[in-house]
Amino acid sequence: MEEKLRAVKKAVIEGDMAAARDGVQLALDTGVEAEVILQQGLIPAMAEVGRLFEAGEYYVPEMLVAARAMQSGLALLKPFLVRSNAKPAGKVVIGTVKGDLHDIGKNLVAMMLEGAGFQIKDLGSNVSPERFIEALQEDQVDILGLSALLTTTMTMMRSTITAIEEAGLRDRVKIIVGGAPVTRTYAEEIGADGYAPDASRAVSLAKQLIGQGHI
Ligand code: B1M
Repeated sequence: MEEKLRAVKKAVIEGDMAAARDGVQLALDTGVEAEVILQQGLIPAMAEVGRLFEAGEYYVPEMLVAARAMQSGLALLKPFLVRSNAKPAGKVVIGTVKGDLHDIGKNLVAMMLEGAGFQIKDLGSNVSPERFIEALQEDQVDILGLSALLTTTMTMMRSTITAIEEAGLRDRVKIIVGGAPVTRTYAEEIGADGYAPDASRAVSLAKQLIGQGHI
């Protein structure tokens, strides 16, 4: 199993989309669980890509092809990650905040929430406060999820929450935040209802906030 996971990780780090897809498929075919492929293959690969970028060995194009390779592997895992018998849990609107193009973590959170029975409206990345407000006005939404991966864009979470308050919608929705630079302290400071460090904890948080579980 370890050899297969190593192959998946290597393919993503090298940005080899076909090898990433084939590696994930082979791991699935030989009985490796989707969650294991994700946690021990794909996610560590992105962490290594980040390290290489920081070390000046990788540049944006390398990060981009690695992200594409990761996404092609993730697409194969999706049916397994969202497979669920859970009864409808509530409605979630999710997006990465304005100025931020990172969407892999947000996609994972959306997938896991879907697997837990939540109905998802994914607004994508680089989402303006106005667009989030529009989505809250269109539907009865239980939870709004904001993701940010950059220290420069996490401040947009505060602007988004302030805009929601000013639109008179703050009491109608629970807001959860996450993404690599975000912390629990920051979440409290900006008036979010909760913070989750990863996708599975985002699910327990969301359930807890709508009264269907415990953290
Ligand atoms: Co960018 N990038 N990037 N990048 N990139 C990081 C984030 C960085 C840490 C790399 C580094 O320096 N080590 C760094 C940020 C530094 C900082 O601000 N502190 C960085 C930078 C600097 C940049 C640019 C500015 C580079 C440049 O242009 N000079 C640029 C910015 C573009 C922009 O957004 N405006 C940029 C661009 C890109 C690409 C477009 C090339 C690509 C993104 C492609 C895409 O997403 N479609 C990219 C990538 C791939 C990365 C790294 C390598 C990987 C991110 C990732 O997908 N991780 C990243 C390095 C790293 O993270 N170590 C990096 C895997 C993913 C599963 O994890 O997203 O953390 P993550 O999500 C987790 C949790 O955070 C949490 O759950 C997820 C699953 O467990 N979570 C939530 C996330 N959202 C949540 C929401 C929740 C709850 C939990 O509730 C709603």
